[in-house]
Amino acid sequence: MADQFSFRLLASDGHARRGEIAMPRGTIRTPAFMPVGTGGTVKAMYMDQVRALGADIILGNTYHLMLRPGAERMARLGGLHEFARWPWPILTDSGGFQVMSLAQLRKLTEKGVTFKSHIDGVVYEMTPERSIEIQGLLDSDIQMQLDECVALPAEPAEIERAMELSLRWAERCKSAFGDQPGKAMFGIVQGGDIAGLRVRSAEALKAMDLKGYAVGGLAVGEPQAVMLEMLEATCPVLPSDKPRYLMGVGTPDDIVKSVMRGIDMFDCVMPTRAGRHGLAYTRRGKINLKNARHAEDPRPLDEESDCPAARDYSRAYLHHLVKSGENLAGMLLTWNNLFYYQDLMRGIRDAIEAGRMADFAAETAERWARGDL
Ligand code: PRF
Repeated sequence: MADQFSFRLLASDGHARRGEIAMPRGTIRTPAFMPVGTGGTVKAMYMDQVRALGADIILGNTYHLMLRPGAERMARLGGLHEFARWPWPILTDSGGFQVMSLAQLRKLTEKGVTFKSHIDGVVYEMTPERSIEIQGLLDSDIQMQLDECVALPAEPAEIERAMELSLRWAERCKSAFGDQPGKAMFGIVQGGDIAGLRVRSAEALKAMDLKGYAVGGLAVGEPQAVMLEMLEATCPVLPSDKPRYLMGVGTPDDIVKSVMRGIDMFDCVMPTRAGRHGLAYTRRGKINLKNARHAEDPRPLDEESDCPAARDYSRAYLHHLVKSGENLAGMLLTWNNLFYYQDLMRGIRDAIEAGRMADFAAETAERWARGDL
């Protein structure tokens, strides 16, 4: 196993890249989808199952874990990998984004952000240094800088202020992280929907010579076309020999189109959250199992799938489980959805290697559009 963090490009097709991140806890095949394990669990899934689906890495959240069970307690318990029984790589988000979307009474200054826990109202201070300290206590393999993500639409001056603050916080996170050969700290490009700001942010981060770069501040209210435009402005500025991670994205269609613009890593709650809300992702598009039209449908979600959840249970049964509020509904649909996402990533990686990414994108989109009814 690799004793140092490294990224290797294996093939490319247009702007799409097939690569490999090697690190002590395992190798990540890219383009990669990271299932979201916010509070030390990929909701409704066993870790063995997540692994068997082909996930090389999962995501954890600094914000949730610092509140409960607490970072110092986690360290005493041997770190997040041991605690959650996931011995492979873990990437942790830094907390800034979750503070902004979940915490109450936030106050942002140059130093950091103070906020009240959404769980019990206790006041915390999060600084770039504390975020990196917590991610270290969790023993996270890929740590994210603390940043400020602005929801769109927003005023240009506000977007620029948050982007500049995020750059200063990137410097502080880099210093706090120091030199840890087996791990990585990624910077996060901000700049909202303004291409010029995105370019400035990416150039400044590139100059810091970080081990990887994320694109943040997208999928926050803007149309997909704007997100793709921002990727077209940003990716060419980022160094080609470092991984690129698009945070919190997205739908299968977002992922395919972002890969074609040079993105290597993704995370999103969509497959897990949608699964717990009765929604199934399949090769032939989305199926809402709440809908009464499935009540007597004996067909499985996808009879050709290699996933038991997709192949072995009737839509009528899944509809019944969803309507009855049974835990098994969320378990089967999450399993189906994460299988679908990992299968999509496998398809993408194979297509890039074969030099047929554009054809693959057209074929998958055609199948989603055709549906199955
Ligand atoms: N910053 C951080 N985490 C994030 C985002 C961001 O901008 C997003 C935006 N899509 C999701 N998760 N730190």
